This record gives sequence, structure tokens and C-alpha cells, in this order.
Amino acid sequence: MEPRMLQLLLVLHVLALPVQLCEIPRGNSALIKCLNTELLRLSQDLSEELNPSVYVALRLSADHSLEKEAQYLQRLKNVFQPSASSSVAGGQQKQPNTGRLALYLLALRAACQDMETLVGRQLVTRLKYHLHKEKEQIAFKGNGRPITSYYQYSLGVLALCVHGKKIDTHVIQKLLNAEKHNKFTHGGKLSVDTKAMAGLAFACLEQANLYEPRLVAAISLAVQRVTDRILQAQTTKGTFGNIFSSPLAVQLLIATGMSKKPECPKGMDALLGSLEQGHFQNPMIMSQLLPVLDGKSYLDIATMECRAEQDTLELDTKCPGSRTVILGTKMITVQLAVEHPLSPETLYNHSIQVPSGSSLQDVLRTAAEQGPDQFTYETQNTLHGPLLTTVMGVKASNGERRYWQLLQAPDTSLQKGISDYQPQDGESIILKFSPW
Ligand code: B12
Ligand SMILES: *[C@@H]1O[C@H](CO)[C@@H](O)[C@H](O)[C@H]1NC(C)=O
Repeated sequence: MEPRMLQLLLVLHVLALPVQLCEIPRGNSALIKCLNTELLRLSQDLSEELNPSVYVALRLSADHSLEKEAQYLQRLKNVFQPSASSSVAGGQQKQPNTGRLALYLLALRAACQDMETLVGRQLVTRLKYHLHKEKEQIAFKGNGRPITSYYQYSLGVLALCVHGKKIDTHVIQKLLNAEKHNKFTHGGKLSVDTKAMAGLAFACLEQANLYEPRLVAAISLAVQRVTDRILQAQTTKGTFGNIFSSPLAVQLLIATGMSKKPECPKGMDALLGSLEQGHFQNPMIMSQLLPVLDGKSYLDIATMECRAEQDTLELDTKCPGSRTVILGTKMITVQLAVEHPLSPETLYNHSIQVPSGSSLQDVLRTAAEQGPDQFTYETQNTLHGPLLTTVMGVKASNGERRYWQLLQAPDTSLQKGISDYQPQDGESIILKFSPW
């Protein structure tokens, strides 16, 4: 054989090697860069909710705009450490919940901030106190449930862990118990998102070298079980749970060295496919996704050094149509019904006309402007977008563990919130007061 031919064969052989690891096929770098740029753009948009998770994603990326990241960090500090800045507008900022505080601490670690300062130590103490309160709730008042959720509880444990802080073993024990007894649910169904977040927390604790062998053994077992369950949760489409829980699920697989399993590249394919089709529009989900596409997980925050970073990310990268929604001139009809378990009749049931391309939130707004039965509703801003909290005067309260579930008639739970979901013509939406 001619030497050149041999060379060619060798090259072909290398190219044909199967992609065993959960790696991103090279051709997708433009797609990933667009996601990165979109998150950077969101961080500069003052009308967007400040979100430490967006900051974390920007920091975990290989490509940076260091100046813009620094500006965003400063804005986060102004909100989360109002004492540090003199005159924050309003001044009466609500205390962040466990999860937001945890995300903020993750952000500080991702910025390589020195925590051995007065403010730094105060923040760590505050998060420890939050977890203590959550733990008390689980043990005494909450019937095995924390104040917020096991998702936020896990975020709290993870955040302290990436800072190298030792966590009260009782706090860890409660999370281990919850895992054992399948307490990780989302509106009554098992939650892959929560499992993945708990798994990330366990994986961090396992590597921390701070706990006695018996506890470490229990933690290792939990890591195993959670990853096994997540692998089992893979659908034929390749997602783990639904597409929106898959970013965190793949983070866990990356963090636990499971990326060699065939499930991982399959999951990655599903994520890339959905990204290409523009299914990731929610800043929170986008921020959970970007690290995955760089082969990273939240565990990698623990070892970040913030040195020699590539400062080349530009806002003006050309990307296919971003979040701008074009409302059609065509009108569509959406049936809107409100159900409450204690009321034998539906509280409201009318058809609403909106321009095509409208969100469910637009439908609610239109319904509220129309008679004769007055539809009323209230929302609350969260890092995920506007959460529907009150309908027809009935408020969903955390204490009672009730929420306004969004359904497509008769009983398909929507996978998006009111601002992201766009109903089709003739679709029937039910707002149902449900337990979780
Ligand atoms: C816990 C949780 C819930 C709990 C929240 C109550 C509680 N006390 O914690 C309950 C069960 C009520 C809930 C409800 C819903 N959820 Co939910 N939820 C989560 C979960 C697991 C964690 C959220 C969290 O704590 N974040 C961390 C903290 C720090 O951020 P935060 O902003 O302070 O958190 C608040 C918001 O996230 C808000 N919230 C929770 N879910 C949703 C969903 C939407 C669309 C919005 C706007 C807000 C919101 O509740 C949190 C606590 O106050 C995420 C998983 C994930 N990957 O993020 C799914 C998740 C956000 N939920 C989701 C969905 C679809 C819903 C529902 C729309 C389901 C439905 N068909 O009704 C409803 C909301 C309906 C409404 N009224 O507007 C999806 C969103 C997907 C997307 N495309 O954006 C996720 C990603 C799960 C998934 N993989 O499908 N959820
Ligand atoms: C609302 O009304 C429509 C027709 O008017 C009916 O088909 C539908 O079953 C009603 N929905 C509920 C939830 O009662």
C-alpha cells in the first residue's frame, strides 16, 4: 500500500472512532456560543430578574466577557449584600430564600471571591442558619418536608460544600433520608431536577474529605442510587425526565464520571437538538444548560481559579432569532377554565381571543380585561419567570403546599410557565388548584 494511502486510512480510522465520552460533536460550537452570548445579553438587560445562576453559567463557560461579568457581579452584590453598598434603591430588599442565597454563594465562589472576610463569613453563617431551619422543619413541623423544597435544600448543601465548608452532619443525614424515602417530588411526581441537584450535593460531599468514613459510605451509596435512578429515567428521546430537567441530570452524570455510559451522549444529543430548535428560552434553564455544553457541572466551581481566562466573548455575535416574539395578525381562540377541588363547578370557563403567538400570560391578561364573569389573577416574579400565585382570589400558599397547576385539557401538565407557554388555536387550558 502506498504510504499516503496508509496515512489516509489512519486519519479515517481516528475520525471514525466512536464518541464514547459525553462530548460535544465539534460542529456545535456556534450553537453553544450563541447560548453563551444570549446569557451574556440577559445579564446586561436591566429589565431581567437578577439571577446568580446566570452569572455562574457565564463563569463556568470557556469564553468570557470579563468586564461585563464583573459588572453583573457588582449588581448581584448590591442586592444580596445591601450593607456592602450604601444606597440601594428601596433598601427593604426581601431576605432571599435558601435557594437564592445558595446560588449567590455559588456565584461568589465562581468569582473566586475571598470568603474569609466579615461579610463572607456572615453569608456562610446565614446559609448554615437557613439549612438549620429547613432541617428543623423536616424533623418537627413539616412532616418530613423542608420549608422551601429539597431542591433548595440541596442547593444550600452544594453551595457550602463548594466553598469547602463543613456541614452539620444532621443536615446531611436529612437529605440522605429524603433520598432513601423518595421524597424528591415536583407537584406529586418524582422530580429528576431535584434528584440531580441532590446528587450534585452528594457528589461534592463525597469528594470533600471532611466526614467520617461511615457517613462517606452512606453518601457514596446515595450518589450511586441517584445516578442509577436518573439513568433509568431516560426516555426514548434521550431526555432524563423532561427536556428541562435534562441539563441538571447531565451535569450529575458529568460530575460523577458517568459520561462514559452510552446514556450520556444520547442525552447530550437530545439537548443539542432542542437547543437547535430554540426550545431553551428560559434564562434559568439556559443557565443550567450552558455548563453541560462545556462538559462542566456545578462541582467544577469548587476548583475554579479565575486565572488566564479567555476574554473574547462579544455581544454582537450573529445568532438566529432570539427571544423576540412576533405576534401574528391572525386571532386564535383559547378556552380558559379554572378548577378548584372544593368547588363543584368550574370557577370560570370562557373562550378568549388573542393574536397568534401570544403567551398564556397574554391569555390571562386578556381574560382579566373582559367581562362578564371577571377573571382575576396575580403573579410573583421568580428566577424562573412569573409564577401564577392567585386565581379568582384564591392564593396558593407555600405552607399549605398548594399551587396553581397549568394543564392542557383534560389533564396534561404543561412543561412551561405562563410567560413561556404559547397556546395553539383551539387549545383548552385549565388552571387547577393542586397539592404538591
Ligand atoms: C420546586 C419546583 C416547583 C414547586 C415550587 C414550590 C416550592 N415551594 O418550592 C411547585 C411544585 C409549586 C412548582 C410548580 C410549577 N413548576 Co416547577 N420546579 C421546581 C424546581 C424543582 C425547583 C425550583 C427552585 O426552587 N429553584 C431555585 C430557586 C432558588 O429559585 P426561585 O426562583 O427562588 O424558585 C422559585 C421558582 O422556581 C418557582 N417555580 C417553580 N417552578 C416554576 C415554574 C415556572 C414556570 C415559574 C415561572 C416559577 C416556578 O418556585 C420556586 C420557589 O418559590 C424546578 C427545577 C429546575 N430545574 O429549576 C421546577 C421547574 C422550574 N418547574 C417547572 C414547571 C413546568 C412548573 C409548573 C409550570 C408546572 C405546571 N404545569 O403547573 C408549575 C408552576 C405553575 C404556576 N403556578 O405558574 C419546570 C419549568 C420548565 C421551563 N420550561 O421553564 C421545571 C424546570 C421542572 C421541569 N423540569 O419541568 N415547581
Ligand atoms: C368549558 O366549557 C366548554 C364548552 O363551553 C366545555 O366543553 C368544557 O368541558 C368546559 N370545561 C370545564 C373544565 O368545565
